[in-house]
Amino acid sequence: MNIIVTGGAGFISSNFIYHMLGKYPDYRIVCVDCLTYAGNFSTLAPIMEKESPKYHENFRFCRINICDRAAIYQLFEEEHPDIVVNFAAESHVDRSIKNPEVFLQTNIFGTQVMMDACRKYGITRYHQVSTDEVYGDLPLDRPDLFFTEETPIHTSSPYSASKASADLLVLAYYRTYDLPVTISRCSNNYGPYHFPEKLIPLVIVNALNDKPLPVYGKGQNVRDWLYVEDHCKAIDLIIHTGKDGEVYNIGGHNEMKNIDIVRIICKVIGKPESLITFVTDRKGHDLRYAIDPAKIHNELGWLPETKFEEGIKKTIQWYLDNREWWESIISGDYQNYYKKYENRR
Ligand code: NAD
Ligand code: TDX
Repeated sequence: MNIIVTGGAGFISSNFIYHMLGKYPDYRIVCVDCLTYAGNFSTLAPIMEKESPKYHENFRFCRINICDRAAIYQLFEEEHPDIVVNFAAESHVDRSIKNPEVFLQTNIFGTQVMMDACRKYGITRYHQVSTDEVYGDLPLDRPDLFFTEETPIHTSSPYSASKASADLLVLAYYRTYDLPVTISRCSNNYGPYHFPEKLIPLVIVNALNDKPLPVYGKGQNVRDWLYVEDHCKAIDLIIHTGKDGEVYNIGGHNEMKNIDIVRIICKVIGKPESLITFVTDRKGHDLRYAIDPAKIHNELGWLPETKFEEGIKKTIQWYLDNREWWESIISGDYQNYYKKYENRR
């Protein structure tokens, strides 16, 4: 099996690559990533270093932008992939509010390029990694409501609008061209290699540095948190056993208010809650996300395995053990890593 995984130097996709190489050592995994600010080559470098215990000979890294049609087609001619899993995206809501354009480029046009390549060269599965944010939000006072796969698309931010547009395009390619597609819509992930601009890693890193912990508005917004490894396992299941043309919601039934998350992190790390700083709210801030994962459970047998109390401790421990990884992001050095690596080889 030869799998192209896009966005592999980012958070979820790098975890997915480690998961797949560990579970299927005979698979070839080809990572496509153009290394935006969110891509960190040091995350993947150990897989390519012969002296590293994580070295894997069936892995290839290609620095390519998924919007670069010629380069993507060239790669398909070289690799003849069986499966494509498209994680590559601009993923941060706050950045989409400041500058939507690149979100439309990568998240919509990039998806089209990847699917066109799949049509042209033939694949057995194109999987689109999407988000619960395509459903918009739920009210805070209706805990009985959840997003199902039938919930109408109703987006709030330029980020979620771009992801929803891509989802519609994916379903159009299924209906029009019979492209064998699947889509997963997952809730908020947390775990190792999470870029410290998102709530959980930002709060961990700031707390470790005794810096203020910014909470938007009153911290009452609710997110449904899932440990990243559980998301990776769900995608693994979908690409192997999912049904063409289907959408699968993925979530941990683990709803928490932002302020409670921040308090838990302070407690586990042993820092005072006085670091918490309430700041101006996000524009159009979604109130509550809550996924109903019944379909993927009933049809494919997936269940989240990691309890939040366990997952958050593992995550904090990872940030304690891997200071170099996030300190190089804060200093900006991580962006030179690929250059150094290229020169060394
Ligand atoms: P991330 O921002 O950590 O990583 C994105 C990766 O994509 C980076 O390595 C970046 O360099 C790469 N990339 C960006 N534009 C590219 C382009 N044009 N060509 C090639 N590579 C490009 O993202 P993440 O949080 O790991 O999210 C991955 C996917 O999962 C996204 O599609 C996102 O919408 C979806 N998702 C994320 C979450 C979450 O909680 N983080 C939840 C549900 C769904
Ligand atoms: O400094 C902060 N303070 C704060 O209160 C940040 C960065 C966030 N927040 C709030 C906003 C949200 O209610 O915390 C919550 C989580 O924010 P993010 O970590 O930015 O995630 P969110 O906006 O929920 O989106 C995430 O989950 C769905 C991912 O970034 C998306 O890519 C994914 O699709």
